[in-house]
Amino acid sequence: AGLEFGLGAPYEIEYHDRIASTNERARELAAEGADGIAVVADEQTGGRGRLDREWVAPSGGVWLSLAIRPDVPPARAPLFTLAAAVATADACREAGVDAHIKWPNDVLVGGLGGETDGDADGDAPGASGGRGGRKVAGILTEMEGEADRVSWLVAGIGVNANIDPGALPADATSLQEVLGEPVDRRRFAATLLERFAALAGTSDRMDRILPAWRERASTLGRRVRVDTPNGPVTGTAVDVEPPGALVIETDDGTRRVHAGDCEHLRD
Ligand code: BTX
Repeated sequence: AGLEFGLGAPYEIEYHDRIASTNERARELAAEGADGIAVVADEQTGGRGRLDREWVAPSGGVWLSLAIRPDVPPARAPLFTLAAAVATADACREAGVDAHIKWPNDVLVGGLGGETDGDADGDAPGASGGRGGRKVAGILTEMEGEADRVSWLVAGIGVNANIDPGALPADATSLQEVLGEPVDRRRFAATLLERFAALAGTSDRMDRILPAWRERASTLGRRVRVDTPNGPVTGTAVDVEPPGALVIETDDGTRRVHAGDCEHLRD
């Protein structure tokens, strides 16, 4: 399928034409002690999103799960999810697609570029309710931790690379659809892994990930509604704080949310 690569990439690669879920495989490898291996597949038959949701993953995608054993406390793990989103957005941009990040980890195309804020004109056809941006990639991080340090962490990244939009959910798009031609997936994956390594593999990573994330995010400064496990929080997203909490100014004061589904509202 032409996805095999390895040369020049900072991580070892295990490639599959077809697999149930690269995250499952990477978890196995991580539990066995692997540190710095990326499981990559052309097609997944049982791809997973967050909260046990299904991730549609036909042939033509970049379905990639990176197993690492970073020496950090479990509370810092969300930073690696943000780093994966930054690396994914950068790889999209390098491929010529103007991607941005919606908190915490969706990579979207179109709709919410700075100038079109609050304006439905920038929305791609099919964008839900004019709220802008269609999902081109998603990230699912899983980890196992001891009290004071992460034992292993798997960053699962799903990118709709060369996929017919008809095979995707209505609010999704693919790089191929946006560009009008297929992307070089091998190069895309290599760029993504290089960017992730440059950001998350260094000793000063904790200081670098959040600023990089802020630069690429379209959520900050916008009105949002986040459905958290404790109910919805609506207001203006003003910042992201370590290790990845969204700070929201609501009518009742400042709230910090750590997990949930975020919707960008019209201003
Ligand atoms: P999420 O829970 O944020 O998003 C899942 C939701 O996104 C689904 O409920 C559906 O509405 C929508 N969706 C499903 N498939 C797609 C798609 N291909 N493109 C856009 N939207 C979609 C996001 O979860 C985390 C996804 C991680 C996927 C990677 S692929 C490599 C690795 N292996 C694996 O099984 N999962 C990860």
